Amino acid sequence: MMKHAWYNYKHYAWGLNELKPVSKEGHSSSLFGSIKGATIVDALDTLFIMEMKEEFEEAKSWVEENLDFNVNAEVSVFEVNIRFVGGLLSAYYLSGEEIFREKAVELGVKLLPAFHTPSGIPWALLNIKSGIGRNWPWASGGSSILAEFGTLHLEFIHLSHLSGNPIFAEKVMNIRTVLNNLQKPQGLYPNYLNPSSGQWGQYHVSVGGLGDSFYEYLLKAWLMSDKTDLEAKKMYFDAVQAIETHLIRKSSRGLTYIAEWKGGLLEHKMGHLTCFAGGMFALGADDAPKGRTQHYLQLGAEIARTCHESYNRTFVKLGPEAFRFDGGVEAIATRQNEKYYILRPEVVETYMYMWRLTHDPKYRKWAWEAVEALEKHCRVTGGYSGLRDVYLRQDSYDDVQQSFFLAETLKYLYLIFSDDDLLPLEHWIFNTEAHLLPILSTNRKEVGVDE
Ligand code: DMJ
Repeated sequence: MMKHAWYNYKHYAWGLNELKPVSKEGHSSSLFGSIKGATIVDALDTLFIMEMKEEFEEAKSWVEENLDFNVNAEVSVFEVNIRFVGGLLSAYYLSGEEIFREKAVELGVKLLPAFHTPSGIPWALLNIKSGIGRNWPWASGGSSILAEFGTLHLEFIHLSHLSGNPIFAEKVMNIRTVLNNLQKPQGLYPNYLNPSSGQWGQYHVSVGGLGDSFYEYLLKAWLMSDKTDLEAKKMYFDAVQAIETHLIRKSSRGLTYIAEWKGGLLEHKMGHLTCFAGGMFALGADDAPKGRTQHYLQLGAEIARTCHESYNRTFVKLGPEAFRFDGGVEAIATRQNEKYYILRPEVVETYMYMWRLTHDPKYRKWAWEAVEALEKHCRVTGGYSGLRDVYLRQDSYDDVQQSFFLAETLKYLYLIFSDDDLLPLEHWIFNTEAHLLPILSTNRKEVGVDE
């Protein structure tokens, strides 16, 4: 599958960001401005892990010769961080090739002006030439987004570690300080925070889009620090407790789901993106407050089951972008604009963690169902395409091979069918784009719960 995705990208879209597998041409997304090569950088570590050595070398040569950050481009700080900085760091740690470290640090420096706001909460969008930032025009009251500014921590800690320059770590630690000084409604983190006033915007709370990887990065900051970052641990478990109280519900037929919270009212909808949380709960279970380890493993298993149901209840056996638990339906998309599947990884990501942590064979079975569905419904002669409607019997290709399909979906699937000693969870953290960062055992004194 990786070969099919890679060779078609190489053939039809080499050097561009993504591939249109039906039209057989390049696809450009505004997320990266005029930075090029998203699929190459996102795929580097997957190629390495899968021992596709020649392909890794050609990707490396492209990075050496063509990856250029001296462009007049407005980019999404979050997307560039998780895919490009994360992809380069991971390639560096796996291969030891200096070029990847250099490029990661060069890009990290370009992203620093995003933090020039009164509160230090970064802008969502940044022109990496002029250093001028702004927020998404649609975001509540000019706010920055929790899942965006909260998903820089792991990469920026590594940038400081690899460059010897503390500035990257200082920027992300200040985000924590701002968050810890704010009152949280019912202990929950709203998705919107205004970088000028340093105050929350609209009270919308979600473990899916707009919130998701903020929670993921709290847990992983704790794990990546070799369990020294007690502040991250406390923030994670406090947040999870509030989420359990206010967002997690069980349907009448026994499916556990994570709803969205809007100013105290629940919307009984769960996004595909939210499905990553099964793996997160299980990954954090070992360090849960006393007596709660089994509870969190169980919660992970229940979320995995619900997300599997969302796949199983479609025609193509791949899940919709969002599914509902109201009006008599359970785990089914009811709105036309929520029926698409864009090759996202979150469900197989949760299967990967559940497999590694429990070895229950059902996770391999479910992962194989996803492989078969991808082969049957998403594979086209020019690569892999997302689908516009997972309930339709006829093809509904969206004609995009997302770069995260190579970075995440195929990597997690590969790991589910590999031995546990390939990238053991005791040594490696996956960033939110499935790029690998080693656990750092040297920053023991950097963060304490009282500091
Ligand atoms: C990826 O870029 C990352 O997994 C991110 O956290 C969420 N969106 C996509 C995949 O769905």
